[in-house]
Amino acid sequence: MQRVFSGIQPSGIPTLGNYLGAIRNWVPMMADHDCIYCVVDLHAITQPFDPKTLATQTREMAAALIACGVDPDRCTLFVQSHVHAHTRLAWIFNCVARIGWLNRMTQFKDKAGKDRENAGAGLYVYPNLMAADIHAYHATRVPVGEDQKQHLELANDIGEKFNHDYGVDFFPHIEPMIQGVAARVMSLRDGTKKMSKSDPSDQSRINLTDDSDTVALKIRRAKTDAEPLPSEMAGLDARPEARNLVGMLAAITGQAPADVLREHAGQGFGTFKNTLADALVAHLSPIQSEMQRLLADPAAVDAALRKGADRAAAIAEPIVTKAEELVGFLPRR
Ligand code: AQP
Repeated sequence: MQRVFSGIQPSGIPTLGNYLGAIRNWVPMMADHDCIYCVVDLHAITQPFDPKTLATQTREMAAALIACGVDPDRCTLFVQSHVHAHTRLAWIFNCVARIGWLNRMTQFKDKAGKDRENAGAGLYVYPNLMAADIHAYHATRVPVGEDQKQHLELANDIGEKFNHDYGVDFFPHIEPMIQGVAARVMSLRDGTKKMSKSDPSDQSRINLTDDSDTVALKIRRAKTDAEPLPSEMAGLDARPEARNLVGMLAAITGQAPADVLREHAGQGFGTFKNTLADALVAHLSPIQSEMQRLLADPAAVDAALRKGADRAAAIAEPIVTKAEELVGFLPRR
């Protein structure tokens, strides 16, 4: 059975984008893969964050994953900072990865913005930590969006250089499991920007904790244009907001966007937005209630995470200890 690793940052309440683009795909994978799912709090502190809310957000993210169907009894679900193997291997990888490789990472350029000199060093070496997350488990499959493909190539470069430098065949090759571009959900305020849990505008996103009225209101207020829906996909080419709403209905109902258009061609956004809001509410409200039920007993969520961390550490400890031995560290006896 192939081992899958995937992570999500507790950098806010998970959004519809996180759900459609990542979390939803994690559930069926549990049937035929050994799945390791991680709330990556170490990654979350590479960007501005609030220490007062990080722990709560981490628990909320875990509850959201469980509410979406990620079953802690059928996978290994845990918090990254609870398993020290990640940072130990990340340090070794900081010394394996070349600065030239990191300089090519487009996500750093995007996230650091113009003031690159002032960006945290953690943001710069983020891909090395991500490589460690995966290699610490000898995972061979990683579900990623198109935007993360570059980081996976780097993880393979690091694994190969480690193997070469130490004359071993230790870290396996990682295969990306690329999720369709259709699953990319854009901001409700700007169809050219991806929906993000850390976007300053709450109106830009649907949070998995939004109640039915809030979901409906956000959809009604979503930016659109004045044209009715076209009958062909080509008619959406210069209309990113319209394309986003069509893509959202397609993703939530499991249809192809072209079929959504055929069904709703000629409709204005007043009617279409009502259909979309109803579909989203029907899909998300059971998740929202389950999340509330789980968060009413935070100790139970924490206990599930502790069990997950024990299981994760049992896999990662021997692998990372072996890597340290290959590097030549004196073992602690
Ligand atoms: N808008 C999106 N559409 C589809 N998939 C998305 N993902 C994120 N946004 C969308 C996918 O969610 C997974 C977890 O992402 P992450 O938390 O590790 O970081 P991210 O991609 O940076 O997500 P956010 O929501 O935009 O977080 P912030 O605001 O903290 O940067 C990934 O698989 C990602 O592809």
